[in-house]
Amino acid sequence: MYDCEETNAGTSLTDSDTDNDELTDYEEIHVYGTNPLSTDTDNDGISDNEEIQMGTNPLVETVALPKVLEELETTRILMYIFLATTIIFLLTTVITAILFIKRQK
Ligand SMILES: [Ca+2]
Ligand SMILES: [Ca+2]
Ligand SMILES: [Ca+2]
Repeated sequence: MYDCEETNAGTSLTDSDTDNDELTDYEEIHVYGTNPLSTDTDNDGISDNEEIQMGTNPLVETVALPKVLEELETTRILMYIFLATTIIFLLTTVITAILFIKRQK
């Protein structure tokens, strides 16, 4: 980038990636329109670079996708626990029934 352009944007003249988010100042200003001085332009906790990698808009707050995924993960784990408990309960019932029937004979 031209030095005057860097000065206007307030970015570092010596560092091509002023905010160290792995997007160059040039890319941030001319390609993505993100803030070259902030690793997270829209302040949603996901860095500009990550948003571009994931395909979300780095300029619009992403509805905490990781949080939603985390909740889904928790729900899944709870379902497994529930399933496991149900299976153990059924097995115990069957075994008890078999033992009971055997004793009756
Ligand atoms: Ca950058
Ligand atoms: Ca940035
Ligand atoms: Ca962001």
